[in-house]
Amino acid sequence: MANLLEEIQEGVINGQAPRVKELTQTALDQGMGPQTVLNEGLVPAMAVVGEKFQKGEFFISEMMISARAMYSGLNLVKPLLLSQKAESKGKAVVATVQGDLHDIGKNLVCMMMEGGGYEVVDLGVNATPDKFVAAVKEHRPDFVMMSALLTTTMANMGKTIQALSDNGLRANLKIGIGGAPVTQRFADSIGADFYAADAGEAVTKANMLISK
Ligand code: B1M
Repeated sequence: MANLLEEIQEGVINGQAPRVKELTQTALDQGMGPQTVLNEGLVPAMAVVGEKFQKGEFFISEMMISARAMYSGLNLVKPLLLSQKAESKGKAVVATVQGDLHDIGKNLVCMMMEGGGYEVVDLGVNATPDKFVAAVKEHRPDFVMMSALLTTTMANMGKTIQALSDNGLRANLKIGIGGAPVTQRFADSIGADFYAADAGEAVTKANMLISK
């Protein structure tokens, strides 16, 4: 079983979408849990891809091909995570912030929140503060969750919180942030209600806050 997870990782790193799809299906057929496939196979592979990019061993094209391979496995895991869904506990507006096109982590947050029993409004990537404001006015969510993968786009999380405050929408909202460069300290500095290191923690923290 451990070998299968290593092979999934290798498949993602090497950008082999059909192989990752096949290996993911085999792992699930053999009874491996969808969370294990996700957290020990698909997700860690992307960290290796990032290291390779940083060292100049991978270019953007390779990062994109790896992302596509990751999605070929993720698409098989997704319905299984969602089937554990319970009745709606609350609503979350989720997006990757302005200037940022990374969507894998954001999609995992959407998936885990849905699987955890929340209604999710996914605004996609490159979401401007105005887009968040409009979505909060329209959907009246309990949570706003923002993702940023670039140090240059993290500042747009603070700008979004400011825009929500300026529009009188901050008081009834719980705002959570995450993404590779984001930290608890940064969350505190911009006045977010919580930081989550991964999508599972986003659900745990949402559960803690919704019951308060
Ligand atoms: Co880009 N990229 N990328 N990239 N990319 C990174 C982020 C980078 C760290 C790579 C590196 O240099 N090592 C680097 C950023 C450096 C920095 O700012 N410090 C980088 C760069 C530089 C860039 C470009 C600028 C490259 C260029 O054009 N020169 C460019 C920017 C484009 C843009 O956004 N404007 C770019 C482009 C791309 C691709 C399009 C090729 C592709 C994205 C494809 C896609 O998303 N569909 C891509 C990829 C794949 C990566 C890496 C390799 C992988 C990201 C990923 O999907 N990780 C990444 C390296 C890395 O992160 N180590 C890298 C897996 C994912 C599951 O993790 O998103 O962190 P993550 O989500 C986690 C947690 O962070 C958390 O939950 C998830 C796990 O459960 N989480 C949340 C995320 N959001 C949350 C929100 C929450 C809570 C938790 O709310 C409450």
